[in-house]
Amino acid sequence: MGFSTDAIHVGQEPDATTGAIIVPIYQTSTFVQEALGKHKGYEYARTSNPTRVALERNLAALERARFGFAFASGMAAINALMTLFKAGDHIVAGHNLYGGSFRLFERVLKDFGLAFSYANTCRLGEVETAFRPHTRLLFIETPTNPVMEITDIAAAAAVAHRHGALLAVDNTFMSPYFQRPLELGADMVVHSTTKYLNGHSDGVGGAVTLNDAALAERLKFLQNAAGAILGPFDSWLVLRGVKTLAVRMERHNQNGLAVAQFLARHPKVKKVHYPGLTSHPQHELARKQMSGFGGMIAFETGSLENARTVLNSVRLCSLAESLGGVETLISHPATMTHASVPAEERQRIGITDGLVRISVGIEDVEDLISDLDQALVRI
Ligand code: P1T
Repeated sequence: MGFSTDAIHVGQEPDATTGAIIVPIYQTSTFVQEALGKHKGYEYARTSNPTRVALERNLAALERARFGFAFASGMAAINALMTLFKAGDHIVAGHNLYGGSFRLFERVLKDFGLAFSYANTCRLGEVETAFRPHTRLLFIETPTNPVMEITDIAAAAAVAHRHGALLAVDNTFMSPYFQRPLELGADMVVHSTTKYLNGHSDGVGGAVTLNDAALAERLKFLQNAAGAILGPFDSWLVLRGVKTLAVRMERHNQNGLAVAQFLARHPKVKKVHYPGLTSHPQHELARKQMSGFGGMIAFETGSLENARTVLNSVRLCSLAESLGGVETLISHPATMTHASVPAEERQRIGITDGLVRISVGIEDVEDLISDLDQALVRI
């Protein structure tokens, strides 16, 4: 079936006992057994819950994956994925990641014996040289948060596989509507469902989707053993959000392009990072592996003072962390989402003090543009 049909129907057959068209919120911790060892497939809600299973089936279908697992947050999903590896294993990660991923790797997982190296994964030569004999995983975001760099997923998968490693892609910025890394050769896809998948800024969650049965079995074991599961109500919210993913993403994309074009023409804006602009250095690659460009934009105002002026002057756009909701959010990566990345490293990857990030929502785009314009002219 098509993407929108799957989004609305997979995992969401009418309820067997009542006919309810919407999957019920199974707000329960346990399931009563008829006799010892005789049950209906559910024993304890950390291990498995029907509302979460519905979501997991749905998200797997959207990523064209065989298996899906839902976690308490995007970070919980990434952490679970990393526990597939063990002390002594080496991981190559993209040099520009969500600050929280970098923080997890550097300040938590390193202490458990995982080794991390960072490479500009847009340059596959740099990726090649980062590999070591014990490299087990290449972990990338594409586009990256927040500077919107694009990595060639198929080529990155080929490099990882040549070295006997896996490729995991954080697909949060694109959602499976615009990009499906597994179809391009990646082994695992991770999401913060907090963002586009849920889409309404009212829940925190995460997911991993994959095709390999042995890896999936291990991940399911880890999900239960470590227990960072998505609760039934949050699972239900994401299920509801996903039904409109296709139409929301089309509008995010339309508004994103219009706002990016407005910013690119604006005399107070020095640079715009948006893969849908022909000026983006990887525009052609973006066109090849994504079917849209989404609603995430970063732009350079030139200084912290200028960024502050814009962020403090917007009225319709909300100054807040996060992204992917129906409402437009604006933020300052250097002091907010990427504050845990050392200043020197931030400078190197282009997260300057003057960089502002926008998650363009689905409001009327003229209203967004006039809000940004009245804020920019104050610079
Ligand atoms: O917030 P959480 O659901 O735990 O997801 C973490 C995460 C993972 N991957 C990417 C690409 C992300 O952007 C995030 C979270 N990002 C923000 C909160 C933000 O404002 O960028």
